[in-house]
Amino acid sequence: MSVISRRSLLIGGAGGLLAGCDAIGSSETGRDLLFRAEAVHRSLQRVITDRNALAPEFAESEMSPRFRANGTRMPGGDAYRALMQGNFADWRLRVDGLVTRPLTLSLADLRAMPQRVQITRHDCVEGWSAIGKWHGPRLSTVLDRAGLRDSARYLVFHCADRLLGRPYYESIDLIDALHPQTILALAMNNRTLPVAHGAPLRLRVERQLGYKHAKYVMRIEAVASLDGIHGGRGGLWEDAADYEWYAGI
Ligand SMILES: Nc1nc2c(c(=O)[nH]1)N[C@H]1C(S)=C(S)[C@@H](COP(=O)(O)O)O[C@H]1N2
Ligand SMILES: [Mo]
Repeated sequence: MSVISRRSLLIGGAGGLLAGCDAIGSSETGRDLLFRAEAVHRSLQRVITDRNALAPEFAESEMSPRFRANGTRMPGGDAYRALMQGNFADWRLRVDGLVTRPLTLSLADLRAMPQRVQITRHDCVEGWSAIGKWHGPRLSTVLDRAGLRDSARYLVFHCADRLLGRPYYESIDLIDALHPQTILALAMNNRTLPVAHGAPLRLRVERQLGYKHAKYVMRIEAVASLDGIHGGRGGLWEDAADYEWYAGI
């Protein structure tokens, strides 16, 4: 996908443009800022403001009694089976690419980080939604530890499973990566993450549609461009079925 079309998607996906504009315009300093800034800068500012908004969070009483599993429910292959049979004691998350300190993290390392708990709604493009509770460290905590290089623009999540004959992968930009509700979930609904939902670790990127929430994450790679990574469009569904890379809601 070209930079232009990705940018127009980004702008198209920013729902509250006018609301953001009104909020800035209502204060004196805000008005000065608006008139001084260039048009390009202004529209970018609005998009960023909107993209940092929080996804709705829900009460325990609103949690769905059933949360279906979609796509891969059990990765194939000997390597994943061996890890699963060992209760993921030998599983390690690699964090590499454009970072100053590449990391190899165990589940214990991830559990020792400050944890966030959030009850959110998952929306799958196949036409179902479910409200569930997710627990895990913020992705930003892990990225702070790894130290993103200035050239890093995207994070690629490499998964253990294959779907449609291809390795599952997804990617997000740094706005989503650093968003406070973007977490690496180790648990769901007060239990260790089940295999069907991505054990031992899956991404929750709450402002995005379901397919961006990579399950079975094995490696997080910081990159400057998505070109040359698998089909080059930033994710398995983007490569295989023309899904939009930017799936913000
Ligand atoms: N690795 C991997 N991640 C994945 C998928 C998958 O098949 N493999 N399916 C995606 C889709 S389309 C959705 S809707 C959600 C489903 O998450 P769930 O199984 O926890 O409901 O995971 C997403 N992440
Ligand atoms: Mo989905």
